Amino acid sequence: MPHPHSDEDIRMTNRRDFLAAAVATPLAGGAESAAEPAAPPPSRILREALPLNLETPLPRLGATTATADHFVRSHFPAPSVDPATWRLRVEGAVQKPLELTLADLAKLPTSTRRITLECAGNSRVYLTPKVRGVNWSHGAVSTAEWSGVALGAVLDLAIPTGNAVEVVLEGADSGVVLDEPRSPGPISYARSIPLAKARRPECLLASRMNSEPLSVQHGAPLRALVGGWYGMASVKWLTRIIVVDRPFDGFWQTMDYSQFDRVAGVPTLAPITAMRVKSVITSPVDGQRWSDGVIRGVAWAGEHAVAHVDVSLDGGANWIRATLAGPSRPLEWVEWSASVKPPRGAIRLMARAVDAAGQSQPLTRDPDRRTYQINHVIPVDVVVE
Ligand SMILES: Nc1nc2c(c(=O)[nH]1)N[C@H]1C(S)=C(S)[C@@H](COP(=O)(O)O)O[C@H]1N2
Ligand SMILES: [Mo]
Repeated sequence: MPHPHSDEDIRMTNRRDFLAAAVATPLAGGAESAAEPAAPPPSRILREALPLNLETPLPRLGATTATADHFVRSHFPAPSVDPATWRLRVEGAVQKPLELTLADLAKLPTSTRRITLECAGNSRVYLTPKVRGVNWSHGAVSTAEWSGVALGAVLDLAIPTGNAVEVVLEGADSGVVLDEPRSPGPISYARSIPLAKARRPECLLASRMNSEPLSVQHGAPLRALVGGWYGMASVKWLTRIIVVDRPFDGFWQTMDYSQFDRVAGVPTLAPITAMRVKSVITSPVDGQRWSDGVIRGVAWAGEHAVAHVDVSLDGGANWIRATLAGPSRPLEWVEWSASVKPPRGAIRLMARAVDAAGQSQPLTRDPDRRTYQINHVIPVDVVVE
């Protein structure tokens, strides 16, 4: 069976990626009609062109995010991968090391899952004082339908040995990290997850997104999807799976994407894992004149469902229960709304979600989380006429 990506597809997608990035800047408006007459106009906010970092605008948070609206987070320029010569190697603590082609993977059963990905640095612009790193507003989060084979099915073919504890996922992209602490020369993007998580059904090796072949910016021809975890674990441009018999200490889970855990009060660095419960108010927006009394937003809680969302009109003194748009499920966000009768004048709106495990969004920032996992309540100030 021919693979959906020809070389031409990859080049085309690269060109589209470039144009999407270009038209996302206000100065370059007007280019979209010439490039892609049928596609909806690109809406994303350009945070960085090389490597490509694009943010989903607030009004597009909710429901399934169209691929043209889905945020993009890349640490290095997208690698050029030829699907014809591409291989996925599975090695390390396994009985049968493997080298799989896309045709080999296509023979395995596939499934489709709706998964919310949030970058661990989402909402970073709201940290005070200002910190280093991409200054995302609330839009480094999106929800897509991802299709592919279960990571567990591929591990079953390779047969991890009895002492295996983690699975390292490595991408084809690499480069030098220039911020301090610098990397020791070029390093590839790699991240590990526990073997038990890797065998769960929400861990996919995805080749399709929203019923279309994966685009280059989202990791073509194959990426990992680690449902319920912050986006850093969902390695794009996947080329190698290494089963390991001791915890992996790579750059992207020690220097980067780590938090301080306390062991008897002593801070110790630990990799960031599952997404924490969070809600975002999508309407009204900060600084807006507001009249209809309807507050809307989205909420998600990683491996848990959202139990409920409360809103406050008085800076957190009193809370009113919001209505979820449908049943909340683990791994994906849920839309919510509340109709309230606000007093006139300047008021401070807040939303706070609680997950099915009883965890509540904090009201203040925990510095042990460094510059990641920003899920404390961030108020929205509006004027009611
Ligand atoms: N190979 C590779 N995979 C990667 C990254 C990367 O830079 N290189 N970025 C990670 C991060 S930090 C996030 S948040 C998600 C974003 O996925 P998306 O670009 O499809 O939205 O990809 C993850 N996978
Ligand atoms: Mo991320």
